[in-house]
Amino acid sequence: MVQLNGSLLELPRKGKAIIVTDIHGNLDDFNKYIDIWEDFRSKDHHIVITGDFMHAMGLENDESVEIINTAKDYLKNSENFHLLLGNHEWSIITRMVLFKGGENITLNFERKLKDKFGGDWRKKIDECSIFLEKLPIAARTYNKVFISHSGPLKDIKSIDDIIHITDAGYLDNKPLYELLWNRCGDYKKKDLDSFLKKIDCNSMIVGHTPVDGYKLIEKKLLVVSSSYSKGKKAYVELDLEKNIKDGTDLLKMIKYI
Ligand SMILES: [Mn+2]
Repeated sequence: MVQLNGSLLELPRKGKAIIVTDIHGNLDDFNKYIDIWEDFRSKDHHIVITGDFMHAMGLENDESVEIINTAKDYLKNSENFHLLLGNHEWSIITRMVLFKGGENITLNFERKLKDKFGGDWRKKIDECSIFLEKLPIAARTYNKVFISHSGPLKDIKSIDDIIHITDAGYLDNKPLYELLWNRCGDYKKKDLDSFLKKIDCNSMIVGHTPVDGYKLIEKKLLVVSSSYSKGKKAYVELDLEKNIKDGTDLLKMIKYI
């Protein structure tokens, strides 16, 4: 059975999970992944969206509001639909301003809300923030795959640190910041090895850094770009019943849209 343990979602050894990253307000791609998940038509098949489902990253059409509304419905009506927090959702909760390539992403999003809701736009941000604060930060599968927006964390004692990661709040929280913002170069191989050992996992899947479909780091950390990418758009059809000894076993489960 699926269990929510503090900020950690635990997936059972049954069925499959579609792992999707970095939608960034692209409703067409979001709908494609929903269709893939719904085509399975099984109560044992999950979809895990690993954060940054909101905020378009350029001047393209931002359909974050539609995505959030649809996601809210799925969360209400299905036990197999899972959303994790990314750094862009984190910025809504913490009211931090985000820039990308000199563009103010936060302001762009607020403009969108003003167009859509007029004087009610601040209320919509508050509602959005309350919703986002309920989301888990990471997922762990029974076959030892850790799924988060980014990572790994440098100092961790055990999985309990993930379960309680938001107990200290969202702002000025270094472990949470690392789990949502870390990129290649922010950690060393020994940090990755030690992190996975402490949380009893053999590999991890993240988004956050745009790659051409996927990139496997140190045979253990799989970076996936499902929509906002440097080329191909990939996702993982994770078999929850197979033994996964390291990231190379995940490569066979990568698919493209
Ligand atoms: Mn990100």
